[in-house]
Amino acid sequence: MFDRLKQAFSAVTSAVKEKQLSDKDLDDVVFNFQLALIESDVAQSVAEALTAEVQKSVAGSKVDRSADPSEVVGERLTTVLQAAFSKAGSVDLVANVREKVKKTGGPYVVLFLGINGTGKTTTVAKVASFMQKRGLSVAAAAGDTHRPGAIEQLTEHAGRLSVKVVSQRYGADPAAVGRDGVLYAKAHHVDCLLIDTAGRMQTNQNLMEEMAKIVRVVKPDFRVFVADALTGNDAVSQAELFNQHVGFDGAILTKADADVRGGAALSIVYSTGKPVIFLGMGQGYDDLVPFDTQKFLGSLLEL
Ligand SMILES: Nc1nc2c(ncn2[C@@H]2O[C@H](COP(=O)(O)OP(=O)(O)O)[C@@H](O)[C@H]2O)c(=O)[nH]1
Ligand SMILES: [Mg+2]
Repeated sequence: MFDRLKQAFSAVTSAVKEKQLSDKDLDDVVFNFQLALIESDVAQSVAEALTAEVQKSVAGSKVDRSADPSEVVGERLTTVLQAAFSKAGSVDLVANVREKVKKTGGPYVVLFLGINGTGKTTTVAKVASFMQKRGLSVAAAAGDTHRPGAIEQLTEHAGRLSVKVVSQRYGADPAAVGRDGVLYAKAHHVDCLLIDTAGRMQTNQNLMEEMAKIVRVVKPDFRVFVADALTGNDAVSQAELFNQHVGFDGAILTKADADVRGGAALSIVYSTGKPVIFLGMGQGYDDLVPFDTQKFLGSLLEL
């Protein structure tokens, strides 16, 4: 996983190390670095920002002849990425749920956002299982009232996990379904309510308005944006759009079990300032892994 992105970072540091840097060499190094980032699904704007950092540090290192330029570049990149990831912070959902339940009796409400096919419904089931394994009770609300079969799909997953699903008919207002879910969870002392939603296309203004309405009505404790890591750059523009129109508190990247280049995780954190909290690693309920920032950065930068 993330091998190509890792190569992009090590290529730039070793190129700087090996070459007597003429201006032409420098341009090549920088150009290749940017290309490698984009090939690894890093968003254009993020690739440009990182490239500018490399340029700055290489130019600076030429002044100080005693410094090893590759180390200077490596350190600079490490600092930039560490800063971006630490600004985004990290989230312990289970701890958040426990805290809210202790304070108010619960439920802690998590709203799932994202376009169709990214893995929202499957991820609702995985997060439910993750919570259950840590001793928390869970219910789900079938907020995708648009796509034929969506309610049944959630109900089937939930049935296997003995999770109650609150639902209405197709075409119902998803905000009302969410509200029903909260009422059910309160009445039955359920610790955590997970609200599934519809996707459609991210350019659909109605979808953004519908999601914003759910947020206004339900006031979720946590809005999670679900992105398909395989869609790379597209996942990043979706994240920016949802962040702008609805807002979210953290992201889950699904399908990270496939050949994923890592750029989506980097770009989402860098461009939205929100943390990645889990990686989806397969279709099973246990295929959900908390995102480990230090491990991710460590593998990219060989820390
Ligand atoms: N390989 C893999 N497939 C996944 C993962 N998450 C979801 N899927 C698959 O992606 C497809 C779409 O998932 P679904 O939950 O229906 O997406 P939704 O439209 O966003 O609700 C399904 O076939 C899932 O089994 C994952 O982490 N890895
Ligand atoms: Mg779905």
